[in-house]
Amino acid sequence: MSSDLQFPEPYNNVSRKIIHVDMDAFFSSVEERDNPSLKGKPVIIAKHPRKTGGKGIVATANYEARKFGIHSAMSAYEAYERCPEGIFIEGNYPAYKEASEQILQIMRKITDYVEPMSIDEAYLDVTNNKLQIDSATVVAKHLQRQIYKETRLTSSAGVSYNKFIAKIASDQNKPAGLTVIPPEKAVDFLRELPIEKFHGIGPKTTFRMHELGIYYGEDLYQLDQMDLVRYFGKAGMSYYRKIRGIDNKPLSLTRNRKSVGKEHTYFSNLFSEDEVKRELMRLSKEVQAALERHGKKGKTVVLKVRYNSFETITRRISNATDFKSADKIYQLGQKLYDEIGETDQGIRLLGLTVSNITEVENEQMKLF
Ligand code: TTP
Ligand code: MG
Repeated sequence: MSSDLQFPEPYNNVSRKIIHVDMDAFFSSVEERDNPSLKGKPVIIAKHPRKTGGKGIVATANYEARKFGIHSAMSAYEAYERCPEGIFIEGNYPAYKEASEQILQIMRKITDYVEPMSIDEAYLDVTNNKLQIDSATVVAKHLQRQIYKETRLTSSAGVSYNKFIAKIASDQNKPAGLTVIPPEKAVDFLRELPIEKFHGIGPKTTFRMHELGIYYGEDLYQLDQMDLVRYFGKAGMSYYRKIRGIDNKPLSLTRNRKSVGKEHTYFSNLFSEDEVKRELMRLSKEVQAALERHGKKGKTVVLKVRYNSFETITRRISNATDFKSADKIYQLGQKLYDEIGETDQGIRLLGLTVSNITEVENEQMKLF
């Protein structure tokens, strides 16, 4: 049996217009903007290794410094060895955050469909936009110009019909680049790309792919679904779709939410403690996964129970400290459930929500 019979060709939504914007050498560009004497010099955003006994890590480096092979996450000491005349600057996180907020505001003048991914990048879905401009390329140019006008910072943009391709595209012509990949060019574009350029293929997977003789998109394209699943498990399915330019994932507009929750309505009511326990565990895992996707942790769990009579109860409990594990969410949810007490009514809906959520700091942000 051919694998095509087992897995129908997935649907490809090519009707959207997505822009991915990523600021150029972001932290150091803000520093150069605010201190013009830095222009043309190699700038490294890290504490000088002399001040830290060689311990610091490079947050980013400007393009001059990159000529010496200096890059994000390199030890500041190595950066110093590569370029002793480099100018080391301690980060000024509030200034970067302010520029980031300003850029998001500019984006929101174009569309409310903005998904910030990190301090210096975001997706926009401009299929319909407030400018009433049909061409996403024209919208992207307008956006880049506007960002520059209001912040004096340059950005690079990728335009395509999905997030996956727009993201890769924005990285193609840095700095101040604009790369447009229309649907009919997508597969050729992806086939020519070295696999480490694919978003979602990190150093570990790259290594494994190289071992298997997969260096370019083309090599990935030649593998059928069965092979990909055999080599890479569930991720293999996603590689199969991505190399064919398929990524229908919508933008996630929930980043600034104050809570993340999941609920299920049951076809047949739940009666036993065991069923409830199983469902609470499942919900906890789903909620935790969503929190992780958004880089959040929380302090409060809210349980929602709807009985067969439609009577609905919500109960909440807060932990002394932030938690970020499914076990903890489950434990608190189960506690709330036990406190409600028994009922002989069936349960038609259960929900768990984590509120009081805050961002999980990433390692480098702690530097500031
Ligand atoms: P990036 O967009 O990855 O890098 P960049 O904007 O400096 O350069 P490029 O032109 O290649 O996009 O990250 C954005 C900012 O996030 C970067 O300026 C500093 C910070 N950052 C860290 O602090 N640590 C890191 O490891 C990375 C990758 C980024
Ligand atoms: Mg950037």
